Amino acid sequence: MVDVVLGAQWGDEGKGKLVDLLVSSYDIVARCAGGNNAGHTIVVDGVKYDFHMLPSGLVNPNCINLIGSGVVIHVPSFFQELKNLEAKGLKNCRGRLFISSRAHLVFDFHQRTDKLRELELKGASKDGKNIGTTGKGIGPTYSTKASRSGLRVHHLVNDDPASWEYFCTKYRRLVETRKKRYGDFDYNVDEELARYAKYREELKPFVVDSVAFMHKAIQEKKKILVEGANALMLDIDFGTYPYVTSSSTAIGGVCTGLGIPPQTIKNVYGVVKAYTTRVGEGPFPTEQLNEEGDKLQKIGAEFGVTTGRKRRCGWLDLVVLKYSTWINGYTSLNITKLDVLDTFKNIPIGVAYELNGKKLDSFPEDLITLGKVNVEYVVLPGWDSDITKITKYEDLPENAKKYLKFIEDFVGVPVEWVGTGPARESMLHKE
Ligand code: 2SA
Ligand code: GDP
Ligand code: MG
Repeated sequence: MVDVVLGAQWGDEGKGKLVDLLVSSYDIVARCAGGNNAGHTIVVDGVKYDFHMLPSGLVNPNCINLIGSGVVIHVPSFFQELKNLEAKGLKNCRGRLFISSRAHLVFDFHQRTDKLRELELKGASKDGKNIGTTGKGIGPTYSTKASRSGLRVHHLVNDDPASWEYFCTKYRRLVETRKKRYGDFDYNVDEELARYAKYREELKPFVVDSVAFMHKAIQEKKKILVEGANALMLDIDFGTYPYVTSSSTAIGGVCTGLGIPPQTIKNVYGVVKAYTTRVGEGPFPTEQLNEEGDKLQKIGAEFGVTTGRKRRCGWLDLVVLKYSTWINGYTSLNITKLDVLDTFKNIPIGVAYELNGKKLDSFPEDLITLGKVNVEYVVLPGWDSDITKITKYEDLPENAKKYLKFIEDFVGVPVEWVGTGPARESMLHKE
């Protein structure tokens, strides 16, 4: 039985926190897409843990964790993140962390070319708009994957000497082609290959055939939770293309990134921030480039977990949430950071996009069109009180409940959890 946690907006909705909360009833937590561009913050007993590539299930000492084949892995960052978590006190991580042999590898040259491409875009486009990537090599790695020139984990760890030879030849060729494209950037291939010769041995104990792993887990009726990274509006197909990441962050990515049949999926938890944020460039119709936006950013402490960038802020957008629900089929909505709205007297919610006097039926695929829409808002009264100490859903102020009910009715999906603070216990369950 597989349940899934997915981001319903542009990321950073608080997926990590929900995973942490749910994880005590699961045997396995699996990641299916993205890489160390993702950033999930979890606060347990006052200790803050940052996860990027590793599944947040590591916080629970009884949980097995899998990095699926849809994830892209930068091996040095994998070990660094593991060390950081161990240094913070996470126990016996090594015996319960596995990575798929089919996952593609991110190399330093992917990260270099990610940054070079951003500079190129900034310089070349009329409006100076790059994508605003995290610089972690995500786009270049999924590009080499799609162009069938990438290297995967099994290429690195296969004991057959012919495999290492293949790895080295392919690696050199990849660097050469990148240099043809981006010019002769400084890069020591021999040093890199020597480094990877060591990683081969270090990585081996973590590597599994994830298809067999997942199949066995499903057969044994293990409870599996899939932790989505990034979010629907950053999906390569359904997001605000080209201002997206390069993986399938929607529900489809769960099957393709783990090799599991769709009928094994039961609950799909949509994580929704009570307002909206976006980090990086790209359209954001309900963005508030004003004092209200600054206030959301400050109170919500909206900074990127991976890059430290300030996140852009705006009101909740139900056009986005409905579109996101059509694709991902959420079985429940989990509204986080409601406490951030505590001091707002009035709270606007985006409910429709209109263009030339006509309401649009869905979220526009074309960014020129999207740039011209007017957002229609409904303004709900705020609750003007501190909800951070509340321990039961029923005790929320009436206006807070009305805000949640409005979302629920509009989208047609029940609200299940409500976040009232960053800590594990600051999450109210609606019966
Ligand atoms: P990339 O690096 O190629 O995946 O960037 C492409 C776009 O995807 C966005 N993106 C993200 N958006 C929100 N959160 C992300 N993770 C970090 C976090 C981000 C950070 O949790 O805070 O630290 O800045 C994430 N990762 C990728 C990115 O901003 C581009 O718009
Ligand atoms: P993720 O990428 O979806 O896992 O989310 P991030 O960890 O990038 O960003 C969410 C941030 O909000 C983190 O710093 C969390 O600690 C914090 N957070 C999560 N839920 C709540 C909540 O209900 N209230 C407040 N104030 N903070 C929250
Ligand atoms: Mg995040």
